[in-house]
Amino acid sequence: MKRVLTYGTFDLLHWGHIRLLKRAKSLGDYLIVGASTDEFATEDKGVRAPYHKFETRCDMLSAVRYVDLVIPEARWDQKLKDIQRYQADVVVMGSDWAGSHRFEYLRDHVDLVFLPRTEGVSTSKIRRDLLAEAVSLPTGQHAENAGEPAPVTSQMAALPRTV
Ligand code: C2G
Repeated sequence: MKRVLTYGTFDLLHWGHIRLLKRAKSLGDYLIVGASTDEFATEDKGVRAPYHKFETRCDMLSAVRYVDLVIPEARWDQKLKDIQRYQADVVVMGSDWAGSHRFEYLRDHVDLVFLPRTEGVSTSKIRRDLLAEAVSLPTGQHAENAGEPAPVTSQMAALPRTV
């Protein structure tokens, strides 16, 4: 049984995440995903608060058929303990982490694999696109009242509550 370990925030789960998880699983028999807690994401990784809370992101990851186990990622330095505790043989990340001191030190303990990132999609791009879409709706007034929510037009009211 070859065990694979990967980490991420996996917020607004998208095609890039799914492709990463599918390829990670193909490198072994059992895939463990360390999902960043909300605190770790905002305080340690310095990214904006995830749209979906930790529990929701874990539920969504658990529903992905390539994923066998979801664990919390709460600290940068938990990876060696995770490798020992879950007997990981391989650690896989997207190529944006290649060469990072956050991972390179793991080479002495596991096979460390960086997979090409999926171009054209990211959580922050989704957020930007949706915002651009929302503000481009034909109201026009709200731009002047920066900070005030745009008046709810019939189109916006038709938008699903959860995107
Ligand atoms: N990813 C990808 N293609 C994209 C977007 C993301 O292959 N278009 C990969 C990333 O490289 C990462 C994984 O999907 O391996 C999860 O991405 P994020 O949720 O953005 O997580 P990240 O901020 O990279 O967190 O300790 C490590 C961190 O938790 C990694």
